[in-house]
Amino acid sequence: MEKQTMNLTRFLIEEQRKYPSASGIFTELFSEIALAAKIISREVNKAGLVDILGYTGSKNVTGDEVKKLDIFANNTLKHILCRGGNAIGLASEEEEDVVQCESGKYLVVFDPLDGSSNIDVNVSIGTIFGIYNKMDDFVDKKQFRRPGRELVAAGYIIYGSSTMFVYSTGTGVHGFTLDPSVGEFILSHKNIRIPEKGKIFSINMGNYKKWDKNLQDYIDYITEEDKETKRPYSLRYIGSLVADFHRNLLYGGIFLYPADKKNPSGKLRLLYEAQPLAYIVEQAGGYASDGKTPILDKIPSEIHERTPLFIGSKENVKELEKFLNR
Ligand code: AHM
Ligand code: MG
Repeated sequence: MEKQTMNLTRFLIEEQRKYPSASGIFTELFSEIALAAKIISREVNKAGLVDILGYTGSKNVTGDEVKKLDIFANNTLKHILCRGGNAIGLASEEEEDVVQCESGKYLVVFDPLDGSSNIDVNVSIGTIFGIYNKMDDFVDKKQFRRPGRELVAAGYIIYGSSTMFVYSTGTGVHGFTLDPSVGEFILSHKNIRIPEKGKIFSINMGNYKKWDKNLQDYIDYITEEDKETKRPYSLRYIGSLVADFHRNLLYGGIFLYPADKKNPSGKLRLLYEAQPLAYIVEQAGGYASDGKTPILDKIPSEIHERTPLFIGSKENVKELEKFLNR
């Protein structure tokens, strides 16, 4: 019974007692994100009924235009966070500019629904978020020009075979699974540690011809047979960052989204995709790099900046860095 009743809020309150630096407002902010996650999860689970119920782009029963799921997720987070009184400002993948809210101590960055190409085919998608202390009540882009090391918390929600909320406030990484029957996130993965080294690599192999020679050499190396170093590694790629990251966090391995001839800075976004996940992976004992620099040391010059991303088990990412910096 004890196990079934340790929900996210209770866990946060107990953590707060252990670490008094985590304020009560912080717990409130997390409850707001969890509420948004439950609402998004409900809508994601209905996505398959779009044609039957006449969703996207059509009108719902009250005559409102029904938005695409990624816009819906963005609006849900924006409204809940901005009305909560804890977030003074937001930066989102779905907002061109920063969002100014009325009051609060924190800045929240997020990708409301990542993996959009997987929404319509019943494949896992996710929400990613990061939290900073505000620097000023006036929220402009400059406030987001700071290294990921300044994050005070980060997390993600994966909408998969079940919905999971994974987060860190700097004291380890913890995972909660949504029990839909009671509508609560219940502690299911306490103190997640990523294996030092894993056997999984995740990358879009279709781009192989567009990569640098050093990266091609690395991929050739890890797909060669060698019993002693447990090669070849296994390829697993979903095409949803949160889902690929989550699997590798639990099993060990490396996720790669490199720069290539077409995208010189890669595809993924530094502020609200790479840095929150880098924060989580470091808290779990792993590592994230752009090939040269730790992701958490990078400073976004603009909110939608892209970065190459190599993230996962420490030994795997270090091994890759050696190839890239030859
Ligand atoms: P999105 O923001 O359009 O959803 O794109 C981000 C997604 C990530 O979830 C995933 O890691 C990547 O795009 C996959 O890209 P690709 O299809 O080029 O392999
Ligand atoms: Mg995205």
